Amino acid sequence: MQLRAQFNYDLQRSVCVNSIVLCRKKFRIHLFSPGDDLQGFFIMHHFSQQEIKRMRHALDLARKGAGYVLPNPMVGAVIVKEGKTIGAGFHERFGGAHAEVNALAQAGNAAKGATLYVTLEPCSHYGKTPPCVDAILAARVARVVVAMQDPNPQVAGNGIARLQEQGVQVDVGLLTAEAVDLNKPFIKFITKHRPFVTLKIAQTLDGRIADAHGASRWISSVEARKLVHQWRFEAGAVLVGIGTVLQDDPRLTIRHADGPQPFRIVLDRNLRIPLTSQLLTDEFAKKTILITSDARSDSLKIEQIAANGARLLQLPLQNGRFELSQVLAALAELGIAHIFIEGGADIASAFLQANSVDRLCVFVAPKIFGAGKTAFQIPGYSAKYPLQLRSASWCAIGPDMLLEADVFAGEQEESRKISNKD
Ligand code: AOF
Ligand code: ZN
Repeated sequence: MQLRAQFNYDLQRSVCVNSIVLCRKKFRIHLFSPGDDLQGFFIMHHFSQQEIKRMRHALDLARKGAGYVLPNPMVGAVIVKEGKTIGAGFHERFGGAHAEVNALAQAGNAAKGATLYVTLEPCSHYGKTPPCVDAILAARVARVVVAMQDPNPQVAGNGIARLQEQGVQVDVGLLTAEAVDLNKPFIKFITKHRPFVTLKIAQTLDGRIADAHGASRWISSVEARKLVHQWRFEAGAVLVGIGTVLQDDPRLTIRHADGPQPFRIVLDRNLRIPLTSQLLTDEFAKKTILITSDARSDSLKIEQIAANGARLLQLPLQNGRFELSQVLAALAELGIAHIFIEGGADIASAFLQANSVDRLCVFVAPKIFGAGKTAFQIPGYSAKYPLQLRSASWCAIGPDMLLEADVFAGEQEESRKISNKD
């Protein structure tokens, strides 16, 4: 059976729709022969339950790299021969060995004639490490099963083509949807040169993120806060507005999870941050990035901030506000691939208003404040044309409810335009 399917990494739309649907029906996707158009057309075949199990193992391994590898992807690899796993590995940290190399090292000479399951197309370029394709060819692996093509333009199908040219059987498209889901921040960063943006809100049942006196601490449960620490760690960068710093003097560090501390980014156009704030004085001050207006010339304060080790980015204001696309571009320049936004209402609304949120995570605590600030104040939407979220799922985290959903910038823009016309 030969079917053609368009393969694309557009995060805004239904990613790899054909492969998701067809994988569920247990088809597998083959690249056409190398002479054919490699622009993402595949022939589909059947994948067995055993093969699905192997790739799932590789995906589980890949996840172990969470928090350590960005802006690189999480990648896992499993090598199987005669039904036995003879090698398994993952990309453990940014700049370190790639997944395939770690798995091959474990398999040793036994890799000859084996099948390699890998969650991302093996790389074909010299980056911080030599091409994985060379290592696979040197080990004489017979077959490579790939979950998804590498969206990195330096690879983008070349790894698959090179393996095929050398007579390796390559099967692409097993558990593609899971692989894409795993690496959404990497995909956005490498294709759009922008960080992936997750917006987190903790609110009461009546939608308040603070009470009438502005108090906003401890809305969500201990369980929810633990999860937030894990997310901070996985994203590697947390962003808040200066209002949150003035109100709470937060540390924005990881205390319930092990691993490197995240960047702590503050939008502070008037450089109001107190020099005594924890973000400037604790042992992770080097991880603090202040974004302020390029019109600020408080040279003494700027010097004092720098002396503490914090970084200062100065950007222009437009109508008194930052252009958020410029903020995101500047952070991408620093290699930041995922930003976890934690507050407050003005920041949340501004990012949504600017179509700059990819994913929304809302904790709803079983409490009612009856008065106070709500998170979302965004003009231009209505009951008829709401800001519509996609792929929403709910689960319980301790006593709280957690909603996770995708936000599609393009769609929101359309909705608002139509709504404004009505
Ligand atoms: C793989 N296996 O485990 C990873 C891959 O700077 P480098 O050398 O680490 O290369 C980073 C790029 O290599 C990254 O952008 C992505 O295209 C690919 N990552 N590839 O075959 C891996 N981490
Ligand atoms: Zn590689």
